Amino acid sequence: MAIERTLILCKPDAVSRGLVGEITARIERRGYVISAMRLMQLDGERAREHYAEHRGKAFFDGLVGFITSGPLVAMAVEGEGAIDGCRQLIGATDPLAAAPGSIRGDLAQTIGRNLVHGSDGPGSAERELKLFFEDKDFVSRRHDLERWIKE
Ligand code: 3AN
Repeated sequence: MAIERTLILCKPDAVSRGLVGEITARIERRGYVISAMRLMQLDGERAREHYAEHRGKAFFDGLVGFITSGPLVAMAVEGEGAIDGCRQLIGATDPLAAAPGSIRGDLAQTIGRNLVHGSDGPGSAERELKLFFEDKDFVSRRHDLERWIKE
């Protein structure tokens, strides 16, 4: 296992429901650290790029419309095995299948308003992080992370 960096989005439903703090707290309590963070409004072009793997699917236009419908919070999250760890914290795509205790299992009802995005692998994490952050946006949290991993 290695220190990984993943992209987490608190989607517009999370921002509008005031759940950014709750979601961020769950990520931090697990011991993952935030190394970049921004509140922003996503434009259609970047949204289509972010969800490129879903292009052509019936829900694609709705997905792009929703993710651009209001502000979102983008975060770079780091930790040992953070990509799968965050997916576990977030829970299954459909909130009805998401385990209680996960973000979606506790806080969401439908697949179209499932609050959070988390990269699903090292390749997508790298690609997606580049859509939201530049190199200069990251701060080093190595020291903070070592406390969680070594103590
Ligand atoms: P996840 O976000 O769990 O990685 P993906 O990547 O399969 O799930 O899907 C991306 C997003 O597309 C989901 N978060 C959800 O908002 C939306 N989505 C996926 N499948 C459906 C579906 N069958 N109907 C409506 N929206 C969907």
